Amino acid sequence: MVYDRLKEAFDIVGCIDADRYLKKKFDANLIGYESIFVVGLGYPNVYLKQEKDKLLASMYTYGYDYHDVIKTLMHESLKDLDIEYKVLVDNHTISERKCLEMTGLAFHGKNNLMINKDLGSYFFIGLVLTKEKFPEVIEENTLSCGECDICIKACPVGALTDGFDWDKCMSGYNQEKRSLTDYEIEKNMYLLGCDICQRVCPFNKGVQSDHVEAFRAKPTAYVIIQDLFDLTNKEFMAKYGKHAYTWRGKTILLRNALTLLLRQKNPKYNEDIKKTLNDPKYPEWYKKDASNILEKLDKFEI
Ligand code: B12
Ligand code: SF4
Ligand code: SF4
Repeated sequence: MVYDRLKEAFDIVGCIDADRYLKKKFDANLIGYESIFVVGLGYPNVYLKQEKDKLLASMYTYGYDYHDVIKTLMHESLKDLDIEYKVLVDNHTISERKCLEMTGLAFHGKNNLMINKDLGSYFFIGLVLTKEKFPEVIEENTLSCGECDICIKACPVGALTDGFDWDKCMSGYNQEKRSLTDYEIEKNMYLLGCDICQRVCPFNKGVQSDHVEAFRAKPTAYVIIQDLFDLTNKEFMAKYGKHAYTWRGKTILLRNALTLLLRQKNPKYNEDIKKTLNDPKYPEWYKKDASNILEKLDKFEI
């Protein structure tokens, strides 16, 4: 019953016994729950290009925030069923990838992402925990990366050479509120996140899933650089707040935007950057990066 309802709304649905997970790894979130339903929801395989005055985060942020979309769909699917359940997307300690791997409906790729036969890795994962026990829905996975190592070679910062190194990964460091090294600044290619190890993966070639309207690219997938300087946090959130790239706030996007201006060798915003350096509302980690980048940008002409 729960399975059927979820299957109407999601592309991938599996179910494992909570006990099976707990035997391998204790997790307090699972206490009192019997079954873990794992869902996957595809998002469009559409790649937009960075532009001079407006910038992009990773592809998964082109549409609206998956946390809200998935949780809403879960509640809508289950609302009139007489069951006790909890929905989880991202902000918890259960390994969503491990749960999905245990259903056999996707495998853990060398790019550290879950890969499904129909969706590649372009899908989000969510969990529904139920107090009642339901039959497991699992199948045997027959796919793997095999000898392929395309993503390992393509990662521009060597984050996949020895398993997955969170500290090196661009998607890790461009979401951190700390000053970046010169190397990290030079390598950053996104306003937030990174798509490279997914874009090169053969399992993602030709996959397409655009049935969820909320995930289709919105005009506000692009963040206008001038807005990062001129809008207050409140104004910025009113305009862009439905996108997942806003979850770490505006300053981190501004810092990452400066790294992209450096890539473009574009000194057009130097006066705006200078103003932020004297503005007490910006934190020290931002100012360190901003003055470092400004010094380099000053060498270029408009
Ligand atoms: C923190 C986080 C990140 C961090 C670091 C993640 C990491 N260490 O792997 C950063 C910011 C770098 C990141 C980046 C990205 N992420 Co992320 N991330 C998460 C998040 C919120 C938690 C992951 C985590 O804590 N990992 C730490 C360890 C403890 O857990 P684990 O790696 O999942 O588990 C491994 C081991 O620890 C062990 N283990 C852990 N628990 C258990 C339990 C049992 C029973 C067993 C046996 C073993 C075991 O087994 C696993 C290895 O096989 C998950 C959502 C979630 N709650 O799972 C999304 C998630 C993994 N991310 C996701 C995505 C999409 C991305 C990005 C592509 C986003 C982007 N475009 O920039 C990149 C990809 C980078 C990459 N190549 O991996 C998706 C993946 C979807 C998919 N198809 O696989 C997830 C599932 C979010 C979602 N809800 O859809 N992410
Ligand atoms: S997300 Fe980017 S930086 Fe991180 S492992 Fe993949 S290619 Fe490397
Ligand atoms: S690019 Fe190759 S090695 Fe990397 S995840 Fe895809 S199939 Fe696996």
